[in-house]
Order: sequence, then C-alpha cells, then structure tokens
Amino acid sequence: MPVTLPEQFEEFSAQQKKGFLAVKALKDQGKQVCGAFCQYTPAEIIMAAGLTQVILCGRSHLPIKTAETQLPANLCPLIKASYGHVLEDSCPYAYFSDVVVGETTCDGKKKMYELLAQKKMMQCIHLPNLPDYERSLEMWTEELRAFTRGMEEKFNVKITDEMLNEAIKWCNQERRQTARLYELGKLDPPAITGYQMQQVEDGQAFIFDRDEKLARLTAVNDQIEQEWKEGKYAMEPDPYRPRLLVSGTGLAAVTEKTIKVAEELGAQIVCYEGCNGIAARRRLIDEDESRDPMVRIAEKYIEVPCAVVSPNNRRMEQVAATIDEWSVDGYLALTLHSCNPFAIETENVRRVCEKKDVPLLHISTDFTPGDEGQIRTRLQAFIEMIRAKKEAKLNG
Ligand code: BJ8
Repeated sequence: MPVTLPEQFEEFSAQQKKGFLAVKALKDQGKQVCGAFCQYTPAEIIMAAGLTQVILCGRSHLPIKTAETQLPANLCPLIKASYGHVLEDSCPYAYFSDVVVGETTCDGKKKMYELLAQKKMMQCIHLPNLPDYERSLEMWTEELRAFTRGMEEKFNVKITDEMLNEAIKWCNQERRQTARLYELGKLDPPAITGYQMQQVEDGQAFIFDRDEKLARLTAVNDQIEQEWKEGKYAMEPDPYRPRLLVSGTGLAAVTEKTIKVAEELGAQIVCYEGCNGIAARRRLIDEDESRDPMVRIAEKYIEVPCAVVSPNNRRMEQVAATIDEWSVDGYLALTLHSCNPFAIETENVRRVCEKKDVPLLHISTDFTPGDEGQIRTRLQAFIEMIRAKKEAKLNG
C-alpha cells in the first residue's frame, strides 16, 4: 500500500518559514547568528563559539534583478540571489547574521564576498585547491585555527578542545541521521522518494534547536523504516522504475522543476552525491579525543567533494561506489547557469557513468520558471529510455 507520509514531510518543508520567526526569537534572546554558504564551513567551530549557524544561499529569482545592478548578469544565480537578498534586506537570515563566513571556492563567490564584506562583518576561510597535496592538510588545519581565533576575538569567547569535542560528537550524530535518510533510498519498493528526502534535508537546516533537530530527524527515519516494514511504500512496486542518482548545488531552488517532475514521470531519485550527498554524510569526524580536534575537523572538511578542487578524484570514486551500492540506472546532473566548475566536471562524471553503463542527463538551469517545459520534455525522454533499457535487460 503506497503511503505519502504527508504530515511529517510538509512539516519539514514548512520549516523554512517557521525558521524566520525562530531566528528572530534567537536574536530577541540575545543569541548570535553566523551566516554561511558552503559545506566547507566548519560547523563544529561555529557551534563551539556558541553561535547558531544559518544558511544564506539564495533560492529565489526575485532578488536577482537587484543583484544585477552591481553584479554581472551572466553570473551563477545562487551568487546573485544571495547577494541580492543582502542588498534588499529581504532575507531574515542574512539580516540577522552577526557574522558571515565566506570561503575561497569559486571565483564568483570569492569576488561577491569582497562586496558583501562592505555590508556585513565577514570572516573568509582560504581553501587549499589540491585536496590530496601533502601540504594541503597542514595549511588547511592552520587556516581553521586562524578562523577559530577570529571567532574568539569577534565574539569574545575562548574555544576549548572540550567544546570542539562536544560539537564534533553532536555534528556526527546529525550526519548519521541524514545519511540514514539517504540509505532508505536503497530499499525497493521505495521507502521514501527523492523529493521527500529533499524536503527533510532542506527543512532540517532551519531547525535551530539542536536537540529538537536530532529528535525530529531520528523520528522521521524511524517512522519511514517502520512503515516500509509494514508494507507501506512511498511508490508502488515496479521492477522497471528507473533509479536515479542526482547531483547538484542550489537544489532547493530547482527541486520542483527537476526532482519532483522526474518522480512524477515515473523515476525514483534513490540518492544524492556531492558536497551534501551520501559520502559526505557518511564521512564522520574522528572522535578520538587523544588527537588534536582541529586536525580531525580539518581531515573531514578537506574531503568535501566539491568541483572547485582539482583534481576531484575523490568525487569520481564516490560516484562509482554509489552507482553500485544504490543499484543506479541513470544519473541526473543538475548544474546552475554559469557554474563552470560543476559544468566542466560533469564531463568527468559522465566518463565514470559510461564505464558503469549508466546514462547521464545534464540539465543546466537557473531559478526562473522559464525552462520548466523544456526540462520536463528532456526528463521524460531520459526516463523512457532508461525504462526501456531496464525492461529489455530484465526480460532477457
Ligand atoms: S562545497 S558545491 S556548497 S562551493 S553553483 S556558487 S560553485 S558558480 S555552490 Fe558549493 Fe560549497 Fe562546493 Fe558545496 Fe560557484 Fe557553481 Fe554557483 Fe556554487
């Protein structure tokens, strides 16, 4: 019997709006807020400093016009939307941020941060470009120490090893639960859709009470597992349903016209890969307290499989392993207009997929609705092709 689990998923998707009030309540209580854009942001250090982390990535096309008064039109929509919100004071999370963490990822973001620094207090982290270069970890650890000192000075706190160890344990618990959500995508018939995964994933970022966040993530996983065991599935059993692996940044802004449509057209999104994907979630921080916590934090974040590092071999290994483990039939690469790192790297991902005989569809999009029809047509052709291939294979 299919089940949609409507209430709990809607609750998560409504969380962003509730988060507006929650962040204001935090400020009313005198708490400090740290805005961030990127998976390289070391959440453990921010937590140890006593700040609440909020996500500032723009997800609407509305502030883009304002941003284009200062930024080039042919820039990634995520950068323009994020900056436009700050110019307009239209994002409460940016408005209430006491400090904004930037990171030297892509050129567009780096240069936007220079402008942002004239509007908000910022602290930038300098990333190594070559993640596996032997001196990179050393440099990156020192960079995180400098970041820690900067937070200590700005907020007049002392960040101890004990505080970092506690934050490491808490963030690991959260990672275990979000990894568990993606693990549910392995089940066949589906226990959860990719759209539902996104709703939970997106909504949990706007729950600022740590205990509540962990409890709700655990509860939703437990419930989905239990309902699957009772024969309540997220989709009807179908041996020919194409199982898709998805990658992309700024997904929250494009989920409705891509992921949701792919599943309406008969596919199932079984997992996500990339900086926010399964491998990053499974990669916990070492909890061995006899070792320097800063080194352990650095070891984790240097492994973020982002296209801004070169070469990004780690991501290619993760794509290959995820295809096998999740029995993937097709790969959906979602990139944003003018995002060169991910658009170019998609060619390397395509080569990995070819070796696995997994077709790849690359959709480059932005935050406007103008390409919805074209995306639907392309997804339909892709899903029909995979379905026919699967039917032919299973029927000999
Ligand atoms: S760790 S993926 S969150 S940088 S889409 S702004 S790269 S031009 S978002 Fe990202 Fe951190 Fe990497 Fe993850 Fe630039 Fe591309 Fe725009 Fe991007």
